[in-house]
Amino acid sequence: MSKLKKANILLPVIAAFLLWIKTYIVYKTSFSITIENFMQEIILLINPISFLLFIFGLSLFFKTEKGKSRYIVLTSLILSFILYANVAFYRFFTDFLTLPVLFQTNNFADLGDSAATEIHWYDFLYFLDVAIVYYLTRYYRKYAEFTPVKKSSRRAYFLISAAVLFLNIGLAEAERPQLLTRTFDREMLVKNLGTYNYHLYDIFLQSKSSAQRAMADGSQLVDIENHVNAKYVKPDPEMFGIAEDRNLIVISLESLQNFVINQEMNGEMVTPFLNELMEDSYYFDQFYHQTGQGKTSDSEFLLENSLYPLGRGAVFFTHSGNKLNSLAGKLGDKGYYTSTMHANNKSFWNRDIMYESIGYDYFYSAQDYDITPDNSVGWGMKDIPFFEQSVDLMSTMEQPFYTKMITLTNHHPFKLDEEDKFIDEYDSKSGTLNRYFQTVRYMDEALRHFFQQLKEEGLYENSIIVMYGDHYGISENHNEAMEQYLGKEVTPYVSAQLQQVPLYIHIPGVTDQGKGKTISKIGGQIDLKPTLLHLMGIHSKNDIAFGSDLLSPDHRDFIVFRDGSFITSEYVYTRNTCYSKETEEPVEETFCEPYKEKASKDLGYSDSIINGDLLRFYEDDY
Ligand code: GP9
Ligand code: MN
Repeated sequence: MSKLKKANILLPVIAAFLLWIKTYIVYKTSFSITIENFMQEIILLINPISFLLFIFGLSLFFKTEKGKSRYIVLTSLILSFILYANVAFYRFFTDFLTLPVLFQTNNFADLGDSAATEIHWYDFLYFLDVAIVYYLTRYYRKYAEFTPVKKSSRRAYFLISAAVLFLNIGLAEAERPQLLTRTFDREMLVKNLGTYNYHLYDIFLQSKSSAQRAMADGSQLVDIENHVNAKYVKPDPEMFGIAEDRNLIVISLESLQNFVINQEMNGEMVTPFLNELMEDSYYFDQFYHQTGQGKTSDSEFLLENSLYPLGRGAVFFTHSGNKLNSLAGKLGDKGYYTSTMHANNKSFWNRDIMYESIGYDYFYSAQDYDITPDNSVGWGMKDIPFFEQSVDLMSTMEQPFYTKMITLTNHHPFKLDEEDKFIDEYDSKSGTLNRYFQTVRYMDEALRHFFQQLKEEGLYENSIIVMYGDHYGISENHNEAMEQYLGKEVTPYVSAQLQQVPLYIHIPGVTDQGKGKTISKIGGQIDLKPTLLHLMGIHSKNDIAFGSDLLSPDHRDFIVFRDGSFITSEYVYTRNTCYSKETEEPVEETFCEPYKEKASKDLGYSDSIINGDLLRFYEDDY
């Protein structure tokens, strides 16, 4: 057999070609990337090429054939691994990886059950091309003739790869102006730049944010203060201080979305206790979570600081050393004993570190609970024993106290022991959604017990209990099943509305005995801190807060999601489309236009505070 010539250029091209085709297949089969027109499809198709040609092309600089082959196989393996990690991550989070998330290794260890359900035996197919490349390198070393690459061919090679890059960016820029300046939406980045270039860009962003802190100084605060001062609304004098000196118990309800509240599933109520409690509480039925990749921890961050979490990664990880001006800190200053209660590993979401910055007096974590195989399921301790043991702990706390409890059982993959199943599963094609109703029903039961125990321990009368859903539980991967349950199509408009989570403010002596009401103001987790401060009799005028008091008559109906989507009383802006709430149909973008700048200013200023650690320059002198 005569030896093949030019194998030098051929190998990297073949390796790039295989990975390119694979990447495109993965785009189409493993991610749900919305394609609106033919041009977007073309961009999607070509977007991996430039990077792959470049990275494999580096092999042309290798002096030995062995080194070159090794480099090609290793590169192919690493890139395939990155792609696969994105696939596994996407299955659960419907999102792409970012560098900070990747380094949350403490979490990955704990993800156990959840991760395992997202990894399948046939996933080895994602590495098929690596095997082919490996085989080829061996084959070529036997049969091909390696002549050193001429400088001119090398130059031509890289010129072509650069040309493809410019073509890609040019088309993307025409299709999506200001792509890189508005980076709220990772799908948009991946769709236009390709998954590999996206990761490079992510690395660039990460370095930028480290540099930002070093460069920041207090002068940036002036504009921010003006911006947030304009958002401040005066409290309702009737409500201000109504819970002063009482214990404040806040419960973060895992993955609880609003669509199950007061609803039936196959003839049975999903949340009987929470339905009853509506009559005895202020219940907000237009309240949204605003979390990003940091999920539960992002909701905690919103609650404590009235700042937005970050667009990439979990702020609990990336900025755990920041100076904060938290709800816990303010209650602490008022003489409260402050804590969080969560029967999980204390390092999950880097909580043990971040809680120091938030300023809780104590963190009741897994080590403070008696956790046994019997009282655990899925991620850990079941909610009923968690609440039971927590009330015991509470009765030993110095009063008044503020504690934030985080439930766990209603967490993906939504598993329960037989004895805890109070209703049947749903009957869609999504096991996740089917089980979700059952675990929500269990959590509801746990809450009923909890209220009962508070009463028995004499802790109820002198407390105020606030409960909110931390984030969605059912991702867009389950749209088909959701459509079956809701009986309507899950359009981007409906998806945005599904980000509603319940909020309950229950004040014994004030809202109980039927004196509660449903409040339909549009609000979000960003509003919790000012709302609670006012109820507890603490002024928030000089607070740097991006939310406002939900109980104030002046509260404005406007809420921004972490991805830049927003909700007003008339419109929903999501996926670059303006929807009318009345018709649930797209309308002229001009209707949403006036809010767009407000939304991006809000997110931008909040990001500057976090990235520059600006609160270190702020003196709160209320
Ligand atoms: C883990 C719990 C769940 O401690 O808060 O975290 P999540 O995955 O929902 O962010
Ligand atoms: Mn959660």
